[in-house]
Amino acid sequence: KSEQFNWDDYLKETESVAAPLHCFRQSRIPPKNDFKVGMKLEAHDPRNVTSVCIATVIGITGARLRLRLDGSDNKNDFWRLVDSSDIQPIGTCEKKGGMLQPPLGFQMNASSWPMFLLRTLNGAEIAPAAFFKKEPPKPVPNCFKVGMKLEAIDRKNPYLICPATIGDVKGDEVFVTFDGWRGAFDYWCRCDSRDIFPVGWCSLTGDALQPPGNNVSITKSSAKIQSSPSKVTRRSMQSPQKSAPVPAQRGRKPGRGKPPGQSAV
Ligand code: MLY
Repeated sequence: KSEQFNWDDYLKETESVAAPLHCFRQSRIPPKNDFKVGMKLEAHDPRNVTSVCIATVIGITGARLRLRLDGSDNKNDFWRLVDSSDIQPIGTCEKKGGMLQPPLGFQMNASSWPMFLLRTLNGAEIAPAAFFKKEPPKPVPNCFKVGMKLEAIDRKNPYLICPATIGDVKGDEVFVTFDGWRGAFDYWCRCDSRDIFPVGWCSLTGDALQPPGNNVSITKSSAKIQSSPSKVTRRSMQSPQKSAPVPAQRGRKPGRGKPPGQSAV
């Protein structure tokens, strides 16, 4: 966990407010993560969402699982909450009359898929159905406001959760801006995205919240509040040098990311 970063102090320093819990499609208390590394489950292929594939739990982080599709490479890992509707117990697909599919980029000849599947599941450690939690309901109107703070997944480095600010709101969407990173990692998402969390989420799940970047942002995305416009641009973000180690993947140029799914961490 990050020792230096403290939301209470940070909200004061930036004179901003945390987005209220009811804005998010997250449970008030993060779901318990009972999964173990090595367990298998069914997951929608993030690169081909109509396919349901076999995935293996490669890592556990807070309420999320690091997953790898069986038969795929190690460059396309993805992370899902234990209450994500993208994952389900093995057997669910068949019960619904569907067929398990090879992942996009299946490393063997397509004709070997049925046998591969058989071998993969034979003797596998199957994640128990009770480990899968129900996805929370969608928050109905978009109640985010520009300037509100939150924790958000860095989609270019999806194992990272970072302090962020709502930079814009349009219909059902919000613009998530990463504090101290000059826009390089910002993205639009639906207000019911599972990639955004209320302030305090990481401290509840035990995830390591990244410290803000150290680049001063002078855009409206940095915590604006009406009462003191003079303060808007003043504060730089907390320097990560003083606190937690530099975020992973140094040397990768921001903005030229490949699709999510880095193998680091
Ligand atoms: N060192 C990498 C990763 C930066 C991560 C930024 N996140 C936390 C918003 C880079 O600079 O590209």
